[in-house]
Amino acid sequence: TPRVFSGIKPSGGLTLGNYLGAIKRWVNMQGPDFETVYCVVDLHAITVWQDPAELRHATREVAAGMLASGIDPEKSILFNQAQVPAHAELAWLFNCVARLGWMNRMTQFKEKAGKNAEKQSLGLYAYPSLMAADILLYHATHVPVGEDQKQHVELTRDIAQKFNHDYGVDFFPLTEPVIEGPGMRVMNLRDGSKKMSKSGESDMERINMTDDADTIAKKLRKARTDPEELPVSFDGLKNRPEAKNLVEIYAALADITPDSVLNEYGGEGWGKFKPALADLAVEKLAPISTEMKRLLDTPDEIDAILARGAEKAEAIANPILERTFDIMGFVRSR
Ligand code: AQP
Repeated sequence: TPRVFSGIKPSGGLTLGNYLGAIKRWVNMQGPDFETVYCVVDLHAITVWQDPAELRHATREVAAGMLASGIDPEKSILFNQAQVPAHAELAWLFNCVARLGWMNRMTQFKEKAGKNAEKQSLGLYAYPSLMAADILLYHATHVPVGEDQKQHVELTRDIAQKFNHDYGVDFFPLTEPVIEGPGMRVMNLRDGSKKMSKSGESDMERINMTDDADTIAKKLRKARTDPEELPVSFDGLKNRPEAKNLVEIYAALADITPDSVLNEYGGEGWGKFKPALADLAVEKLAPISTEMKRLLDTPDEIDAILARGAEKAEAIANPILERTFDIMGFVRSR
């Protein structure tokens, strides 16, 4: 069975974007068609500063969110990256395979670093090499990621190909970036041109998976929109990014198409649509946030699940790392 790998950075609490764009799809991939490996990528989170207490909390919160959404530790391997040292070890080996010129082309680094590239950590620059290690340690062939991560998965292919070529082996598989149609991209509630992010400046721009019903309703009521009423078909949302985002969120939460949402609400104003969206969001998210809070009250339970997941992950990753060391000529006889 083909193996899937994907991860989430604990650089803050989970947002509705992470849920609709990633976790919900991951839940659906569990089953006989794939072996699923899901990781809380804490080593990636520290590429920008993380307060230690917040990192520890966010790691548990992201894990709790995945569990509460339906990632089942009996069906999937669920763990955090720092408990499997092979990730950092293979990343070092890949740092010596990847070329500076490849890294210089990564648009995400340029976006995140902005004008301050000189002040960024070396880790933020080398991020794609750690991501290649995450994927190739499991010989994963399928990586469900958003559009923004496509370039990194392509770089993973380049690293695998160069490694295989330089050492004359056929060892690392060439990974496919995206496995299904375009993933849902949830946008910022205050600015429809930016994506909803964990680490965005204002809390009002995102819905957190732990927000209570009143907070969700307030954030949606205050979400930026335009003065027009809703159009009768999806085409009518062109050049209306904020309106389009709210309709798409409704559709994703209700598991229907945006056109069916507009069949019902086309011609209506925001005074009717926003409360309906808030009700739907609360209905869908409340069971998840209740379970997240229960788990977060018993962090030992979360830690035990992650530790068990790490053991299962190592059973796959360690032999692959060992074989890599061997191919490269390292002496390791202990
Ligand atoms: N707004 C979004 N819409 C759809 N999918 C999203 N993802 C993140 N935001 C959205 C998807 O969630 C997965 C995990 O992402 P990540 O946490 O590893 O990194 P990110 O994409 O950088 O997430 P954030 O929330 O924006 O974090 P910060 O603010 O720390 O950079 C990925 O599959 C991603 O596509």
